[in-house]
Amino acid sequence: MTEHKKYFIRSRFEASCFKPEQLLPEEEDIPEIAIAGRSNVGKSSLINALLNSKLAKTGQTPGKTRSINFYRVDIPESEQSAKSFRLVDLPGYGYAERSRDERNEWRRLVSSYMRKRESLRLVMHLVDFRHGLLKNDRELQEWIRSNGKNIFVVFTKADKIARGKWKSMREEYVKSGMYSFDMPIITSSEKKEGIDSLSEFIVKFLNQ
Ligand SMILES: Nc1nc2c(ncn2[C@@H]2O[C@H](COP(=O)(O)OP(=O)(O)O)[C@@H](O)[C@H]2O)c(=O)[nH]1
Ligand SMILES: [Mg+2]
Repeated sequence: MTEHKKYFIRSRFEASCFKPEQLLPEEEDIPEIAIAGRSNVGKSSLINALLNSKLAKTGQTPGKTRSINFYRVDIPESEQSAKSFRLVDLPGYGYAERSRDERNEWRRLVSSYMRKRESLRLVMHLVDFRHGLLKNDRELQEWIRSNGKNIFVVFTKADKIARGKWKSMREEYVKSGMYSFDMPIITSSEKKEGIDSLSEFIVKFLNQ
């Protein structure tokens, strides 16, 4: 249990699910925000930066995290009460050495989560700021859209790009076409850049 944060009061790890049968059931009044992206794009690091924690394991062998991980987060609502949501860390995709079996496994697990998940309000799609959307990112976006879910693009690892280029690069990426619920946020988990903006976005999104 991690405490005392500006946007999120408390957070805890709930479960890692490797098979559809293990998925946590939805809970009434607990919205879910999923985090999707290629292996190694920085999903776990972003979760830790947002929650100011070390709850998520980072830097694992790419393609090794095959589970869907649930984190429960409390946000302040009023002086009397807090409300909660779930951050849902989806397994990464796009790792070159994956076999067809593994890809099918990924699809089976992620689609059994995404289909009919009414609590799932938003999929934050993490994209490496150095590369923009690659072919499998575009496929993922189409697939999420076909499941009727909102996408919000979050760029990661911006510390690898000179700050002076951030705005123009983002503009170029947006122009090249992508689905994003709002103007993509540029982040660096390493340098804690854009983390407050993203936290603010999440709180606002959940309160709307
Ligand atoms: N330079 C830099 N490296 C990062 C950043 N976020 C993650 N990484 C590194 O990228 C690798 C993969 O990160 P991880 O969070 O495990 O990615 P995941 O596979 O998407 O969960 C690790 O070595 C991290 O240290 C960042 O903002 N900047
Ligand atoms: Mg990870």
